[in-house]
Amino acid sequence: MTADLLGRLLPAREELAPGAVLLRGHALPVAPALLAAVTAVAAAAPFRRMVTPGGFVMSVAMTNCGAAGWVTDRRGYRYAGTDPQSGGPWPPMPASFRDVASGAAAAAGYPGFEPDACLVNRYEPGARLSPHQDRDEADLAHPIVSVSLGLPATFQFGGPDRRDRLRRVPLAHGDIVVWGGPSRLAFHGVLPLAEGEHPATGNLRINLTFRRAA
Ligand code: MD3
Ligand code: FE
Repeated sequence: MTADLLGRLLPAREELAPGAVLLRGHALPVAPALLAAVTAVAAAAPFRRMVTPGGFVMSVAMTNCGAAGWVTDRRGYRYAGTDPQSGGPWPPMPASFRDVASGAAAAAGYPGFEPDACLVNRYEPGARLSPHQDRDEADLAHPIVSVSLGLPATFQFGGPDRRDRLRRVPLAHGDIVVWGGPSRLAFHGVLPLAEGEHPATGNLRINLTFRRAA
């Protein structure tokens, strides 16, 4: 058990919905190493705001590491083995990324998760992600692991139908959520990031989203 700011006891492992497990603070011990690795990844593959197929520039800036990276442009959403901006491969997935993702997946009941893609999302105040499903991966039997770093955000998640009611879940620095099984195709989004300062990231929120793309 851990305690929140008011000293209330919180379970370290909370089932948000069938198949979706919140591990509060699970990444805290490795957060400095993860953030140093984000800086190295972004030096090789800079954060950029991609364009949706509908022609909108996303408010969230993104980059990737691993064998495959998630990209969007006017042609659609897909995984690509190369960075369209450099023409070369994405930076390799740092060992610290791989380890935290497979460890969290195992703790959530998904042993043997070996991500081949990590989408790194960077939110500035006001940046948001409107509700969507993640369905560009080849095999939806694999879970998705997400690690929140820096400023807190309000995460929204619903059900497999866009009209399903959206629940709000606050996510803080060091929190990990593992989404699999019946939750894998749930609609989800992130409300506009509030202004703030975090000792580890300044005015930013960073989210690492680990997937098995191929
Ligand atoms: C629930 N990113 O990159 S990660 C995304 O905080 C994305 O940056 C958000 O949604 C972020 O696609 C949320 C949490 C997440 C990821 C995949 C899911 C939640 C999910 C798949 C199914 C259900
Ligand atoms: Fe998503």
